[in-house]
Amino acid sequence: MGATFRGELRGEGLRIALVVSRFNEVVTSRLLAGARSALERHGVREEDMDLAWVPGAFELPIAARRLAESRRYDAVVCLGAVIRGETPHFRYVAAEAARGIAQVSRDTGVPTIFGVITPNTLEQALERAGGKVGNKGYDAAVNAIEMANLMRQLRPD
Ligand code: INI
Repeated sequence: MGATFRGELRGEGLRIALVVSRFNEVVTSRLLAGARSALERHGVREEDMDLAWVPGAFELPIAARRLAESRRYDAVVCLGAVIRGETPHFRYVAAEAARGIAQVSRDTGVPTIFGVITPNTLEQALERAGGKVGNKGYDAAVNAIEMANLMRQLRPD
């Protein structure tokens, strides 16, 4: 067998951008708190975390792209909460956020993490934002650290 690559969960020296949706802010502020605590716990310095707020999850990709293209960050973490409710609007917002974020990641080569939750209710959203189902913002930030370190290892040169 040849080489095995695995991104370490060490954040020392990494620069991370966070993009957070204001829509459902009661949820997204908790996702953000989880993400910041994960970054801090893994050694990312406070001054190496930048934060951009966007109106809703639909706007996450455009801001993430600008940040990724700046080449100032090792990873970008996108956080949002699209709650299904009773409107078909949900489907469009969630799908475009997912597609857009994936596109930024692939186009720029800067790991751009999908930390958008898509629960059925506000109650379920809160469970995933520091409640009984953990904190998806925390998980997204850990994934960003892993991917940032993996991408360093997989550099073409
Ligand atoms: N944005 C969200 O982040 N979550 C939602 O649940 C949501 N819903 O349901 O409408 C939502 N809509 C706003 C959208 O993201 C855009 O900000 C808006 O359409 C302007 O482009």
